[in-house]
Amino acid sequence: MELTNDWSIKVDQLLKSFDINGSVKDHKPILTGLIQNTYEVTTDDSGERKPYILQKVNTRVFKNPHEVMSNIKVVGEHLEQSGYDKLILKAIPVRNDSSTLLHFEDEYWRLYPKYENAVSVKKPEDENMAFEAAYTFGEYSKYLADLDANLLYETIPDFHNTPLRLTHLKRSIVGAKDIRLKEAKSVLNDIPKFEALLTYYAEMQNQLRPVHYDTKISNVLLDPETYKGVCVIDLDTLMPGMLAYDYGDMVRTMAASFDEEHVDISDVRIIPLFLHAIQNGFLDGLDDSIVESERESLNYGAALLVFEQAVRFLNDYLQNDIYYPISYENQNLRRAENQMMLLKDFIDLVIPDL
Ligand code: GN1
Ligand code: MG
Repeated sequence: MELTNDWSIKVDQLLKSFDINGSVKDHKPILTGLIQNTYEVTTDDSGERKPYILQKVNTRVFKNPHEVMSNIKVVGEHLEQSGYDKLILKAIPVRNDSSTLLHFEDEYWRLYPKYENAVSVKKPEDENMAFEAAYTFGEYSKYLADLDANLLYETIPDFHNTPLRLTHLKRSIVGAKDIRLKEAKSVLNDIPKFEALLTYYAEMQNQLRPVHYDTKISNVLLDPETYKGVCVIDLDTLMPGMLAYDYGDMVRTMAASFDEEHVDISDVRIIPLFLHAIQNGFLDGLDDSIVESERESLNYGAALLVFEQAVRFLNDYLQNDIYYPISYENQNLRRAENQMMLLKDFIDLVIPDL
């Protein structure tokens, strides 16, 4: 790599600050996540090319990045001791330091090895892939079931507190621009129809256990041939929470005919074949670590999660896009409408008498 611009020089300095050999050959942004800034960096270590994932932690969202890294360490050690046989996501230490978090120019950076021979996809190619991805998340939760949840920080307080998300939305309505309220009128009118789901949220509060809390399919690396899970990634929101919400993120990202960015919302629906594959995969992976009340809450919890995602996008729209990055006007509104469409189809299918 030629150090021809400030950014390349910075990447080089960042990589030199971690405990690895080799020098930077190449780097490029990875644009799949919405919150963290992620780059793939390739080094040359005595003729051998090694890929890494370099990330700047978004401290507006994760206010205490040390707590995030602590959770990743605690979970990794627990999995190792429990005989978990998949790859375990581990951050690379800072050079001459026990920490894995680099404080650099008032920013926080971390580095992971990039696992080769494994793929991250945006949607499942077939139901077998959906099954395997869901199995891998289920099995992950099974291995974390006996981890003391008190050892984990709540990296984003009230992250999946759906009633509070709704309160925030209602507060935003008061301060929102007229034009945005007008554009959002139809989806705002739909919100009260789903508020009945909140009674199930209250019922689930005695089920807290360590969960991943961002189980989109792109957060599990898969073997490109067998689709078997290789490694669960993006552990930033791993904290005590509700299993059904992990199921919900899988419904959103693995059972939907189109992802949350799809703007022609009449195309958006649940694919039952994929939904069944996810449910079977998740339950098989969880094995006997899921209790009856959790099993009963899967559909309601998943509906709550999809509802919450719609509320979050809508709230951000009414707050003039301060949380989720956008590339065109009204993108957060389109995302909210998309998720509402998915929610309606999911409810028609699994809880028609809501
Ligand atoms: C965010 O950054 P990313 O894409 O992993 C968000 C999730 C949302 C998702 C919607 C910390 O995840 O909760 O479901 O966007 N993560 C945070 O795409 O807010
Ligand atoms: Mg994430």
